[in-house]
Amino acid sequence: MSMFCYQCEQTAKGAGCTVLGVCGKEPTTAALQDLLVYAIKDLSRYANRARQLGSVDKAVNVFTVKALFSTLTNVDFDPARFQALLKEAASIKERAKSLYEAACKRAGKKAEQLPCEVQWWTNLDDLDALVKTGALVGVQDKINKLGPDVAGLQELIVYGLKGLAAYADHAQILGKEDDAVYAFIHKTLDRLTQKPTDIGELLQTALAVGQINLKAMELLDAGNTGTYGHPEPTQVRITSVKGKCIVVSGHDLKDLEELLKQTQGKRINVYTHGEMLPCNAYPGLKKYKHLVGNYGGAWQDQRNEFDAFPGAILMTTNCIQKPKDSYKARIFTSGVVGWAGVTHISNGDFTPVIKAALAAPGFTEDAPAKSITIGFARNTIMSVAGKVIDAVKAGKIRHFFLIGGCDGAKPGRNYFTEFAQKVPNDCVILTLACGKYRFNKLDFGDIDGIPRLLDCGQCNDAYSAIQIAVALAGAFKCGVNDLPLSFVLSWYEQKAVVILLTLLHLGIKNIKLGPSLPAFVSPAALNVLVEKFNIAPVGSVDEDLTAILAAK
Ligand code: SF4
Ligand code: SF3
Repeated sequence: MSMFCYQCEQTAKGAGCTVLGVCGKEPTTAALQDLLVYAIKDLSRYANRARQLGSVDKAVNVFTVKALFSTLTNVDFDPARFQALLKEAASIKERAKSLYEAACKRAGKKAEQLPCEVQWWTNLDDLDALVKTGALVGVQDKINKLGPDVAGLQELIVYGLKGLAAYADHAQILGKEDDAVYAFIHKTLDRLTQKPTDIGELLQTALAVGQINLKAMELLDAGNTGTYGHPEPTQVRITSVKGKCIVVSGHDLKDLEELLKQTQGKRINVYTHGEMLPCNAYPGLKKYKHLVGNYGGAWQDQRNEFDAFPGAILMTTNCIQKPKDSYKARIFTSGVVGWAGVTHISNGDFTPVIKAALAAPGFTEDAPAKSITIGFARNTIMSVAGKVIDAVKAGKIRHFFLIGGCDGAKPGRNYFTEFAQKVPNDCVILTLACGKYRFNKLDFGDIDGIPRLLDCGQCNDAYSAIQIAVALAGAFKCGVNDLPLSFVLSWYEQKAVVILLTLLHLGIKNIKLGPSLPAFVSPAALNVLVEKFNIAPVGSVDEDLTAILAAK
């Protein structure tokens, strides 16, 4: 069985995974994901029409973002979970349809008939049949029908929506929602089921995804800081401590909090991993003394790191890789993450994780203490804004580089390490997301007490970095593009795609993007982006750095 997926940066040969995902996604799961996206588009037609008549349903909204998030790269690889999601999609579709029909009745309107080309809701109990149906709605088919320009831009929009859904889901879990976000997702997916349009309209829609994403990220920021306080500069231990242990990876602060509560007094040390590192800087999380530090690096190192970890592992959303047999029995998933054969915690009760930690040997001794400093989110930086501005005015800080985004396994990603290392000593590096592991353990020193490396947090905290840029522009009374600030971004999955769309929506120009450009953006679409935003692929570090510093 074949497949086609080109939604992430590591897609095979820079063109598309056709036999097996480089991420480990099997063709069966790929077909089920394609079918689920098709199903979400179908139910969005009803949700959109119902909303236009004033009827909104929370279950429809929440399901839409959870289901979309499930199809993001490195989130859910379990066919059984997708079958369950498709079953739920069928009942949610009926719910949205009834909502729409009832709203029509109230408004004295005739409900539109919305036929569906592929009857995705039949054979829901037959996994093989669902996989066959999924093969009818694949992306390759769309490229064949619409051509690479239109199909690629439609996919750009869908991938942007997946990233947006991830942020909306994280925010919703922390009690922050805005119907404008759900409304946009339903309206846009509905639009994608209709007659395809030209490159211009599609690009405009893609930028609109970026615009609404700013709202979703703002909600998430409010959820995180409202629940756990503002991150504050914090020294985080990055070496192990003697004792039983659990490592938590992914992005979900609430899962970590629950686990910390449930492990309190049990003599188990909890470590963050990957994108959970910034959790150590939140007052509401760092107050737990058994949150002892961070273990390991970015997501693509997990197979070796989890193998070597002598305790239990909790993988919240995202990125999971195929677990090795050596730790398959002691890794657990939560949220929308899934891997066939791995125990999933769906009710917030982490007893199985705790049992596995107690059964494992734990660290037998303390490793030599070593730490890094994190916690430079917007609140902290704004509080020293005056000092930063003075340093710029006095010529002590020449330039800011935002070097951030996703990490990944490709050798070309060394560009970002080399770039950070070559940034001149009178420049400051802002960073966020897991790409920072390429350089966050290096010593960059400081400029008059201002650290030269400022870690703003997770990819989920891109809102914070944007607010810092906007505040600097306000202080210097100029636009963000006129600041001595350059964006050097690494991307991997669809959260990075939507953040990029947000930056473009904000009019940010001259972004350097790497390690390679998205396969789904066709040359024609890329030309428009280059013309409008002067976005460019990363090149040689020396040339890029010289060109950036000469231009500002
Ligand atoms: Fe390939 Fe990326 Fe799709 Fe996985 S998510 S199948 S690696 S393009
Ligand atoms: Fe990383 Fe997956 Fe994107 Fe959150 S953990 S940035 S890749």
